[in-house]
Amino acid sequence: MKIEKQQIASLNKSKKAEHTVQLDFALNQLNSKGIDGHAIIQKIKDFQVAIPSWALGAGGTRFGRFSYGGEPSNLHEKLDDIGILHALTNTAGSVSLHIPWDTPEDYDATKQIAASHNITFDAVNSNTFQDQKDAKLSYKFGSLSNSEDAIRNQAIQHNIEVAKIGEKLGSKSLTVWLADGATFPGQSNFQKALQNTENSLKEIYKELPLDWRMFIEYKPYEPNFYSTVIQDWGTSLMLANSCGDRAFCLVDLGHHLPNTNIEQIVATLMLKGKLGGFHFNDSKYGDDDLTVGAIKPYALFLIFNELVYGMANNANNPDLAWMIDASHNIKDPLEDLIQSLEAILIAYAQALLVDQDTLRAAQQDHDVVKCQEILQDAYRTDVRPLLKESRLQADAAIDPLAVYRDLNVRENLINKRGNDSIASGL
Ligand SMILES: [Mn+2]
Repeated sequence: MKIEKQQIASLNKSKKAEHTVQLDFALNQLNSKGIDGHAIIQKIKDFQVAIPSWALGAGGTRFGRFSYGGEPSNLHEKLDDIGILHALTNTAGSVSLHIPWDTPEDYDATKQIAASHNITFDAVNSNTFQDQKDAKLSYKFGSLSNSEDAIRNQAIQHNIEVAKIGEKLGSKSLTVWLADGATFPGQSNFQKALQNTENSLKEIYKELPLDWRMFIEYKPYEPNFYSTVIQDWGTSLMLANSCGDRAFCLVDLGHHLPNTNIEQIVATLMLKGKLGGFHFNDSKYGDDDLTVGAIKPYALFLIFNELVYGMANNANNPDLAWMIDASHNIKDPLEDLIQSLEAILIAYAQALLVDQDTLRAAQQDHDVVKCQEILQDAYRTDVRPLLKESRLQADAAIDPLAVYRDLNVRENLINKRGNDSIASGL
């Protein structure tokens, strides 16, 4: 299914009058504060987030999985679904592939379909957290950290292979997330596991094309419950530093212990020029993989405040790879992703409103009350009319969720693909 621009334009018509009133109000409000709303609209329009190829079907938990119907059962259908998202939102302009779940069979056809939706290929993701059908050796007790040379080597070769696949599609980065760790005390030697991981990552790094980046993701626990080899940003930074200039840390919002100050981690990594990628999601307790902004929108805003500051002040930090990394257990994945994209852009736009000069001055004066006022004034501004205008200017939907429902997208997908199609992935 492909959504045509005319379909969106005709549904936009009924929203236009109301939108114009709201936009005028928002622009006037910003204008009175000396903020150019049109510049913010342009920045929102340019902001693109990669959709992971594993997030387009029903996720599930270890207790069960509930299907949606109409799920994409192959890579091309997944690209079609991202095309729907991109047509509606103008924000989902790339895909992050998971290998081997979404290894292309016909590269030209895959590239053609992606191009027809204006979708590019973002970071490719390796998988050494589960055994594949034809695997010779098992990752049950670790992959890049494993105490056995042959198992480590199999995992290294897999990562190199993933980069080669990504190269054929135009990707420029590899994301490595390891499930490696221990579930019981004494199970593994911490020092040897970390040393093995460092050596393995260096082997992979050495084989990456020179214009590629490697992102090292961290996570404190799960699937192992006693220790994880790359447990935190410090370990990730240490490993990235030992690999080289093109290795960076990747921050996944759900990969922190409760109440961790993620915005400070972002600031620290950007200061050192070592923040490479970002995975959006939200959580209440752990790596819950919930819709972005569903639980802690203010924390998301504070994180974006540091990202915006870092992008303006840390020229040594590369452009960031933005990706959603969530799982959809009880919502239609496409509706959930529309909500996530909206939440990301709202937080970004609000962070752009922060009066940086006045904030610096208030910090300098130790005027703590004023500092809070400045941040919360930005956070409490309704930026949704700016998002709507950015979409309207890009021929996307003023209200993506309403258009998605008005066009009966899910019903159409079910009619075409059936009620029992299953998407590979989480
Ligand atoms: Mn992630």
